[in-house]
Amino acid sequence: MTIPASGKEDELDARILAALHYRVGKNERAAKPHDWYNAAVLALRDDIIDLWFASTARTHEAGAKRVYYLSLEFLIGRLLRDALSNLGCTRAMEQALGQHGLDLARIETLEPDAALGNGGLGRLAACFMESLASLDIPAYGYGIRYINGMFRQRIDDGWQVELPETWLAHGNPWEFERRESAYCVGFGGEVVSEEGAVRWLPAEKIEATAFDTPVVGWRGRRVNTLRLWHANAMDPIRLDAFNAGDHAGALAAQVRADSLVRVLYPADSTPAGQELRLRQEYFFSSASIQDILRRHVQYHGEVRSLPEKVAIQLNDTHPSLAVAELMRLLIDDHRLAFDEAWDITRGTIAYTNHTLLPEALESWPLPLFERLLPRHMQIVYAINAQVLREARRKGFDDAAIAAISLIDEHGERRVRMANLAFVGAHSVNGVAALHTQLMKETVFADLHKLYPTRINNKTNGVTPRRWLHQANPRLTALIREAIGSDFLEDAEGLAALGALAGDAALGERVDEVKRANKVDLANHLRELIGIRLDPDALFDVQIKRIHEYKRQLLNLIETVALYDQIRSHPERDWVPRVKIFAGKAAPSYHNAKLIIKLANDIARRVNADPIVGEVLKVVFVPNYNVSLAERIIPAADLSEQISTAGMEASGTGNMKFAFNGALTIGTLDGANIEIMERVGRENIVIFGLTAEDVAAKRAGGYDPRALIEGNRELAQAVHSIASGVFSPDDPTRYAALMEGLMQSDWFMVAADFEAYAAAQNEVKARWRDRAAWRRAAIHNIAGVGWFSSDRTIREYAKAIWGVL
Ligand code: 26W
Repeated sequence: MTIPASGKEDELDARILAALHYRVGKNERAAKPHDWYNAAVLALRDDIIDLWFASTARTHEAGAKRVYYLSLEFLIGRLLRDALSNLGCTRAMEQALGQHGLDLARIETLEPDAALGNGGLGRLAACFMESLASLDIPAYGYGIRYINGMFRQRIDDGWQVELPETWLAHGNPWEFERRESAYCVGFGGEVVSEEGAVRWLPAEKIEATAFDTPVVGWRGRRVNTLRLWHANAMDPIRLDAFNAGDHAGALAAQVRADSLVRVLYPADSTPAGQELRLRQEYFFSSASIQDILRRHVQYHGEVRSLPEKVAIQLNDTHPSLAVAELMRLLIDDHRLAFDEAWDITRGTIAYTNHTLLPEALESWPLPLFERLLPRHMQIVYAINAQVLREARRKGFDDAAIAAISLIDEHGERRVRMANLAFVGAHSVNGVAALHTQLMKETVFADLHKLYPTRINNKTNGVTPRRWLHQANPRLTALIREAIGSDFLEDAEGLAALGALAGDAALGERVDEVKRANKVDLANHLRELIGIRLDPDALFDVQIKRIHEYKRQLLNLIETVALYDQIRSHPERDWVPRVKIFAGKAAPSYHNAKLIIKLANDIARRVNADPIVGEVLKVVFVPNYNVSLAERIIPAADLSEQISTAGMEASGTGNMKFAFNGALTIGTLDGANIEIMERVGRENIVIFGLTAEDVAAKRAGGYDPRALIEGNRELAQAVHSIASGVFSPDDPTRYAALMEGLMQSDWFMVAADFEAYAAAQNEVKARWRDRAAWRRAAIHNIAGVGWFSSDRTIREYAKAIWGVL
């Protein structure tokens, strides 16, 4: 049956056909699905462009303050569904494409995932961009247009293999090149003194050009700009060299420029430690600050009003050089005195910290910094002198001064990017309450004493448009039926569901939605990896970057213990479970890659064991990315958030799962604590050591070997993994990994095992009481509305940026 077209979709259809003909260059007969995808985007884009112009004009007329979010990562994923949904055009597009026998859900999958980020920090930036537009706040995101974003993960015989992701291979209909917004970014060279002023004469110059992507807010309220920088050589080809036969040499400058925007560093939480990374950081910070200053001067005619009209947020320390760059431009180009430039800089810049892991705190060898950025080195010294004098005046001792200094003097001297960001910002925020508290007590303890009002908390959030409305249309429709549509405007409206948690009929329908989503996921995974999953089993999910502190290993060891129990007592009434894992490991992170192999080795063994049958399945889904998360999360029953307490700054996956009615099994870490407070202690399964316990244990004699040997189940699981039960082809594969647990166990896997196993038993018992489980699921959805990134952005807007 064809649905009669009615107005909106007819008009859209006409525009799609026009785009197909005149912009894609195909007629209906010849068009392939990717041609239709391009035509659909181009047709929709026209609406977006109108709203974009209108948004910019409004900001200009109002003389409004603008927010600039500087981030080396934007993990935005696909844009078509997001744009359609926020513009209220999804139905019209479905029908328009349907008239040509096309399925929107399939066409959408032709869009490559824009994976310009590693994980949490990059995805947060993408949620923030969407919320900024939805809250009608004039904002720009600034980053790098990586030609190859996050690597594609293939699993070969259980091992991770990294392949380049070529997301731009077939063009990108969402972006616009802005050749007029081009800036020169210098490197190296020397600093000279000229007529009393300082001049930096860089040895090398690279041109940054802007590519803009529109970011559509909810109901098209505003369209903001994500501006990503591309690099070009000032002189892309040296014709004299080329004509003389030196073809490679003639192109060398372009190759050097290209390398700046070629790849996203795939390491999260371990500094890349390479010159190229520092060059990337400066390249994008400099281009962004130049662009911000140019716009400000164009509108306001001078730079002194910068703090009133501009708010710059640094997403972690990766853009810290913005502090020194802004100082340089104010002093050297705009001829301000140091003190005035310093006041303007601190009035404008704010910094967000996303991790306390010591190995993730960026610092650069001083000689490298000085060679690449000689003028910035002088400015860093000048800032440092000012700050240290102030500390001295206030009576700080040598140890405190050493901790506050922008220069790390232990061993090889290094420039500390977190200290630079901290002193150059008027606000320094953590991303969850516990994390912010630990910032004050640990890494920034002395800086916090010097500037006691600077650190503040802004608990993370996620956009409910992408992570509830779009990812889970079934649940969204059901919630609308139950409580009306207010929650679409403000996710805290979900609280109204709380009163209905005991409604058995609603509980059953929530369950039906969950089951339908699980069937969809099972179908997808059958196609993808050929595994059959029982949609009535408990879907127990841990999807995130692979990192020892996130403790995929704890989950895997418990899985092995469960496997042992099932084999010993197959006659027992087991709750069928599907253990789903997905995530990428940094290419250089040996143990993380080994953990992926272990998950795959366990999966192969368990899934082939006839005694276990349908009672336990283990799946490692390759190539975790935003689109895969959008499929998996709505189908999850149980959300694994089991990091070593004190180590996960916030987590944002935890929030996405709760929005979709999964129960959390988790430690008292990051935002789990605040989720517990909001969904209710009885609707979440909390276990294990607290951050304080962990610190105490690390301080005084923790003996993991004794603990392991003292727990029969744990010992059996660890020994079986260590002795090659899951790796008969290479029996010693996991010997060192398990020995690491026995000897030091920094991440407290053994210490938390018993509590975790008990918590998993509690999950099992709760699952059996279907009505109680459904009630808890509804309480999770009802309680989690506060974790909308709209709430987070409102807090930044009011307390840090002074907009709203
Ligand atoms: C220097 C290399 C490097 C690269 C990235 C170090 C550190 C990072 C990030 C800070 C890692 C990251 O993504 N952190 C995550 O940020 C999320 C958003 O705030 C939090 O929810 C996660 O808990 C935190 O791990």
